[in-house]
Amino acid sequence: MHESPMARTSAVFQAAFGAAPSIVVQAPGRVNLIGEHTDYNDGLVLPCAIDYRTVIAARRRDDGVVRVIAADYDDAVDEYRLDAPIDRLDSPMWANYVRGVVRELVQRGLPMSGMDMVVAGDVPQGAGLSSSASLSVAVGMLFATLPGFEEVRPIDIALVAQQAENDFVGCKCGNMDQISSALGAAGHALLIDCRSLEVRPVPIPANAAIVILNSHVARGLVDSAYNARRLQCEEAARHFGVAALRDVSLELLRARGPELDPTVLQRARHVVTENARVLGAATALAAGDLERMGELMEESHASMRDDFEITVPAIDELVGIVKTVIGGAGGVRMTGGGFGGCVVALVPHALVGAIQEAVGRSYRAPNGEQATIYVCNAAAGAGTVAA
Ligand code: GAF
Repeated sequence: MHESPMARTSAVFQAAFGAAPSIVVQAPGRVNLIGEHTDYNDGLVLPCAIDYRTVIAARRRDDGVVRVIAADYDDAVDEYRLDAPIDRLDSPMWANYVRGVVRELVQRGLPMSGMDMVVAGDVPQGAGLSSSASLSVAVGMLFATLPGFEEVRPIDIALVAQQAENDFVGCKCGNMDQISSALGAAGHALLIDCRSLEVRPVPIPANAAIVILNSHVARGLVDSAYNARRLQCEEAARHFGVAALRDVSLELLRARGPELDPTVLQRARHVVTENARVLGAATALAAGDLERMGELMEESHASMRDDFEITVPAIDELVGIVKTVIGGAGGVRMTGGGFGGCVVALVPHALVGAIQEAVGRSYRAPNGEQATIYVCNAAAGAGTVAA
């Protein structure tokens, strides 16, 4: 488990199939700098792809069989035919992420081919860094190398991956994670308009380090709580008579928000104010203004804690420890769907050591674990790599 996913997939492929793979693709995980739970409200987000990824080593086969080996799960195998119904399994979930994308591509009438694949990755799982989206996007990217897929763009792969996750896997996620993985740009965050699908790369300032801190708080009840938030946002949008909360201005929120159930108003307030913060953050980031970025990240965290109610005490504590170290010199907030997972900090490089020291000294998860800290680079999106 210590070698890179590239080395692992190639070695397992060689051992299983007696040949080197002819295609290798990768798709990164992502960290969201700001813009949480705005994607499924047709809103704005500012994530970046990270240099942790899912890799698939593969070769075509002519008999219509898809055979998948999961190198991270004791080389477990899943096998099925393209010309027979592809059903969802009770487990393992990794197999469903692959099956969902394959089935979606078949249903869209694309010229599919059988495939031998070995999958491995180093995106921390269950941490809110989109390991599942990176797997789905990698599968799409792999089949997109086939003849007949020339018209399929990375954004299409992202939307196929999202659809598979919504309809096949059963998680009603938005499109941020898949778009980040498919369209990431090295050294840049992406300002994504989740309605128009316009994507604008925003450079990460040269003096800024992206630090991800895994709280090791298990993300309990994630799906039900996520779906409940989604329903509350839809209820609020109906109240305002708009297609999505994206269409609600701060003025409209102030004028007609008080008619809402107080909890639903809180949810709507988070989304409306978060969209405004994303725009401000994109401007601050482009100007290299880490102090302003820090203010917006602090407001975002408070909004997730108090209005959207998706943080947990250990995450708030971790954010507080980092904040004590960085003061106003950068930003820190919870990142991802919530209820545990990771915290992201965008800080001057010079502060990384002090953050590591303070977190190591002061933070313990409820189960006694220390936080794991990843200092990341903003990475390029999914694509083929030399086999
Ligand atoms: C999860 C979802 F998959 C995303 O679509 C997004 O809604 C995020 O939570 C919250 O911003 O990662």
